[in-house]
Amino acid sequence: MSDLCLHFAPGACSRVPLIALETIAVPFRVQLIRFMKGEHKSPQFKKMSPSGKIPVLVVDGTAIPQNVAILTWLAKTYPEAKLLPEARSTLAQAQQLSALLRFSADLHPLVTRIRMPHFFCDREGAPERVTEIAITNISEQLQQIENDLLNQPWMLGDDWSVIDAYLHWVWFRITGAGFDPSPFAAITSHYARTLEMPAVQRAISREKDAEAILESEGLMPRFKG
Ligand SMILES: N[C@@H](CCC(=O)N[C@@H](CS)C(=O)NCC(=O)O)C(=O)O
Repeated sequence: MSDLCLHFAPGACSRVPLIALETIAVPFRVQLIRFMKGEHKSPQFKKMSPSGKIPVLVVDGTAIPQNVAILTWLAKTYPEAKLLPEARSTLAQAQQLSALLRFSADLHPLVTRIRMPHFFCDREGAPERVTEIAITNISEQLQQIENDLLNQPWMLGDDWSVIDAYLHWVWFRITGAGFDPSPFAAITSHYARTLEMPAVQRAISREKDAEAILESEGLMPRFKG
């Protein structure tokens, strides 16, 4: 059995692999990263994650940074957990990768701009404008997802996959920052269904424990939402 350790922070996109690991139900450890202390920018951390970002999954001492890499590794290593449907052809594999990358490369940067617009403009810039543009762009993306979810319960069809965990995190993050959920009834219902899943509840409970630690140390980040 592999030794697994997920480097994470409460509320961050590490929730997606956290849900994946809780779904697999394999023993794993977590390592809380304290953003407010800059732990993610330390030379030691950057040896694991050159971009200085979480999540990182350390597997028997070898680090895997980047959500898509972690999630595809977990899906292939623990196929019985059905994190992704079996991809029988290279074309099907490419499509799965593309669905995951849509979240990590297209949606996630918009989430970051909505929550932390000040990182994307200088002192003269207008963070409200960054947020506004990101909201317009993410709304277009979410409208397509909304239309899909009006016809099927989960992102890939009838069965839950880790891509649903990604949508859960995006929705949690943007609605937590004041994004208006009202035009997106199907996504709102999708989110409510994910909250009922025991693996999601266990992941959130781990985050709550980590939040308590950060609060006690005075290191809980205070962003919008
Ligand atoms: N492409 C990366 C992005 C990861 C990412 O942006 N993580 C955020 C937390 S949600 C982070 O560590 N931010 C710290 C920073 O950029 O300084 C992935 O998909 O894993």
